Amino acid sequence: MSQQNLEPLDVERLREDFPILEREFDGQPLVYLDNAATTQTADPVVDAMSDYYRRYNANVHRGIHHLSQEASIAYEEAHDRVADFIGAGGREEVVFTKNTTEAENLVAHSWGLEELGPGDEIVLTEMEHHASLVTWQQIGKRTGADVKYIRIDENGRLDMDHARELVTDDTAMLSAVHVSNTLGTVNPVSELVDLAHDHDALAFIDGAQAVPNRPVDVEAIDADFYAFSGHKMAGPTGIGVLYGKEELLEEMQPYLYGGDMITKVTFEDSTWNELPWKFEAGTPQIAEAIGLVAAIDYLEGIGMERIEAHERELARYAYEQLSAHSDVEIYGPEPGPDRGGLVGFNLEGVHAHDLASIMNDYAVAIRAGDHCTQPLHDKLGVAASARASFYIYNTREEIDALVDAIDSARQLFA
Ligand code: C6P
Repeated sequence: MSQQNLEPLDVERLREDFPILEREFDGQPLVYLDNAATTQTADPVVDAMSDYYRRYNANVHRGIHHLSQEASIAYEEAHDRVADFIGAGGREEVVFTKNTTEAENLVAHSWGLEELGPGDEIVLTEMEHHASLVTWQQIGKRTGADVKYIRIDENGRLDMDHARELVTDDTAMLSAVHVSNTLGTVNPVSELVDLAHDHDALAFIDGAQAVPNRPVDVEAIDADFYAFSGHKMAGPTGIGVLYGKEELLEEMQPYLYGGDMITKVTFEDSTWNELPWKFEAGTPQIAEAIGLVAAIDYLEGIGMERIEAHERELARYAYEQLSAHSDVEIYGPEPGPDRGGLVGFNLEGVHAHDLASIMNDYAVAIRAGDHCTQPLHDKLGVAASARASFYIYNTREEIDALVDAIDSARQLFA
């Protein structure tokens, strides 16, 4: 279905599922535009987690009593639900982690330390989040592998000619962000994955800003690894997902050792449990996994295509409103299919932190700083930027409130 034919979201109705949005500060309604940092948690998610704690709280895979059986089933089936949501082959390919960052680290340590060495190359993009950039940079240092960066052009898009130059038969891993948390750029991930595969390299896609707001099919993308976080999709903190192709996860060594990830242990040696438990040592995030399932049910109930269209429309509106002012510099591509639901910008003569602080006086919550993309900010020639990021419950009126608050900042600093 084309995006034009999609039924718009009933935002007023959805907002009822997020009571936090009713909060006021100094008599002004909260305008929450910091969704790329974390989204608010939907009531059905809170209810599902509370139901677990109230009715069947127990450790998983450890007890034969009723509660442990119920908790174990819910926890295991959460993997099936996630697999279904992202188009993975099955629960074997879905590892629960703490967040996207831990998923990156899992692969970098488990696969990278084992497989990389001098002469190998890791290709990243200039718009990587530190979760990917710092991780692969440090693994490069430890293994002797070189790290190279695909350039961005003046519009904040990847220079794909440069990508084709950089990815060679020496490339062992290409790690790229699906949607940039700073520029809003939606990268051509299938093309990047194909490029990596043409050179027998693996591809890791960081989907932290993609899975919450658009349909994602990891098998269609053909990513070898794909990661995202529950807290950016109306779900709980403390849970993230690493998708990995089964044959790769099978070959990899565990990242964490301990209980539940073993089959047999002697004083001399140990053998590993089957996937995905091999990568889930210790008591896992049981309530969070249950909450993540509730978040997925909630988002799919709305429809991922509709969510994508809603965010794109808000981003377009915000872009238009902000770009009407010549003293506002906006980063990233113009509105269109390759811009996600966030707008990063700076107001001339006002530090982004001051701007966010003035916004806060009007109860408008935005993020200011380097957004964990310091090298990208260096490239943009700024120390920091302000960022408004949208989700299912945001409205055009809230963007108007943002623009009004920017006006006030402008007057204050004039
Ligand atoms: N970006 C932001 O305000 P964690 O913290 O592990 O759940 O997610 C890390 C991460 C990885 N990749 C991308 C593209 C991200 O945007 C993030 C988180 C937040 O932009 C916090 S810095």
